[in-house]
Amino acid sequence: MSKQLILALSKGRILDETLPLLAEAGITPAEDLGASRKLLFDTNLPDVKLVVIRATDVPTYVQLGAADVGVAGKDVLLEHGAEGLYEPLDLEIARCKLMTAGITGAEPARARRRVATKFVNVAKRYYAEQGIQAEVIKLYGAMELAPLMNLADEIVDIVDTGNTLRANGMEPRELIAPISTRLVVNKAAMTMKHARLKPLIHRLREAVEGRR
Ligand code: PRT
Ligand code: MG
Repeated sequence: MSKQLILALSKGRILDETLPLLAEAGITPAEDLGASRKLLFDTNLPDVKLVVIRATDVPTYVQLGAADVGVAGKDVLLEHGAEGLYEPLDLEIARCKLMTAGITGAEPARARRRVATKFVNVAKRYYAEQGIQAEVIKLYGAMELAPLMNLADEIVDIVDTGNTLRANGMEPRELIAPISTRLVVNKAAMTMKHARLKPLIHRLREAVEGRR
């Protein structure tokens, strides 16, 4: 295992909130991440590199050791399973909630509830725990459309302000899990690169605590 550290960052909204935290921990990209089509970046530190990838791919990179460290939403980690990953730190950014939602005022009609979501594993687990029979339908986006189009009775999705739901005639129902962004670490790297990782995690923790 090389002594280089690879950090896998989720692109999109999490990235914008991750970079200031990394900067406080002493890591800055060597070039503007947004201005380039590159995916692998050098940093101010010769032994640290960044990859910027789809949020849903971050747990896979870290689990398989292609990256030592990752930054990903708890929603993504719950859906992935995140086996073989340590989760040493809550970065307390990109907070939201995983919830069920449905058309405002509508009662779930069918005995076997139809649920549309991109969080298929989370949804199956949740409804099973509740003792509710559910047929879970995988969608890749625009979950809010599914109940309006009679594709589903309910959705499982991320809710922040609730504005997206309201704009589509829907209401949040049950909270499945509060969500924030987490630091994850490959288990082998945590042992083999402990001397390098410990101060990084420590500085990130100080940055997070300094914001409370
Ligand atoms: O776009 P792509 O499919 O690649 O991925 P993505 O859409 O999941 O990425 P992105 O950049 O949107 O970031 C998603 C991550 O940010 C999630 O994994 C969460 O951990 C976190 N996060 C925090 C959110 C939100 N807040 C959020 N509000 N992710 C999505 N939303 C969306 C939600 O899906 C819904 O459409 O915002 C809408 C709800 O917001 P309100 O305020 O209208 O309730
Ligand atoms: Mg998006």
